[in-house]
Amino acid sequence: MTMLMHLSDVNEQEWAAAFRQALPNHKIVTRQDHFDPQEIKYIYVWKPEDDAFNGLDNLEVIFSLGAGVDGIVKHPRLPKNIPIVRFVDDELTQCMTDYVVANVTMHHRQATRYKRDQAQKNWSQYYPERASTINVGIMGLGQLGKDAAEKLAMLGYNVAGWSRSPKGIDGITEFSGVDQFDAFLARTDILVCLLPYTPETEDILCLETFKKLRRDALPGGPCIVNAARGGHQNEEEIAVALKDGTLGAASLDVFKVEPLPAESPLWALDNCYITPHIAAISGLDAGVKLVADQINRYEATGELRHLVDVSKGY
Ligand code: NDP
Ligand code: OXD
Repeated sequence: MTMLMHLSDVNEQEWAAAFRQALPNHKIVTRQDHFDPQEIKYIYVWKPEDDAFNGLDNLEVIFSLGAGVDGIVKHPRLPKNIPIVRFVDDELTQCMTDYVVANVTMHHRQATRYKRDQAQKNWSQYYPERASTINVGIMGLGQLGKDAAEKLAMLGYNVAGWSRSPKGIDGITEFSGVDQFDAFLARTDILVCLLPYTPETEDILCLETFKKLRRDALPGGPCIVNAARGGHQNEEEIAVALKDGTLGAASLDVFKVEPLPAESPLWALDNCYITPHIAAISGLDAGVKLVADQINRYEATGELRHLVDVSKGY
């Protein structure tokens, strides 16, 4: 059985070497190696190039290096009816929760206000309200959103989540579907995006959305945290909202174009907290173990876990 590594912007050779250790009875090839496309049964993918699936007529499973599979499901030459398995891992979830908690608490504790005061050498005491007065709204209550919601609730925040279908998570107020989106926004002070990027969620972080957020709880205005995909955000409108006060601050880990171009107005805004797509990473050890386990189980029983529903896009 042969597995092809197709990992753009990632050290493909390093992953291949680790897979050779974990799956000694399998042949692991990279794009630099000579191989017959017909022998490829598995492909391990991140940011697939246009020719990623060319000639792979005997492909049985597509494994995604990422938790997000938008780059795979929208691939113009994605082979039909081949199962896609995505990355789901406790360590990645924990990392994402760290990022979300850090940024939510930062906005609750008025980081921008104190940064501006410091620049002016201004000693002005303002005591942030307690966490239970702050309404956090998490868009997406999947693997990542659910954990972040539960941890924020443990810290005392008043947490709600919005997903396609209700989940019944203890201690979290739930909203679901398009019909309940406005009610969810109307009670939200800090809006966190952990949605998959699909046609329905494209540009969901836009002025129209921001104007519907609750305005009277956070002194500087409502805030957003996006650690999902740049495709979720209208960056021109975020810049406008950050300048005119519609938003108090934004934490953005992902961008429409990465790296974020130097011309982006977001770089210069002191209430925009930019990180270079580092909220959570699929670690090599965990990734190799997860895929090796999946392959061993699949070959023994035919079972695959964490399958993507291509019709939904995640
Ligand atoms: P999941 O698939 O587990 O969860 C997705 C959630 O979004 C589900 O609750 C789903 O609802 C909800 N959802 C999907 N579409 C809609 C919609 N149209 N309206 C309302 N809710 C919707 O994904 P994960 O939690 O594992 O990951 C989320 C995203 O995080 C990934 O797709 C990826 O893009 C991003 N990510 C970013 C990283 C980074 O470093 N910045 C790292 C890892 C992931 P339902 O369950 O009801 O269908
Ligand atoms: C992912 C990511 O989707 O790192 O896993 O963005």
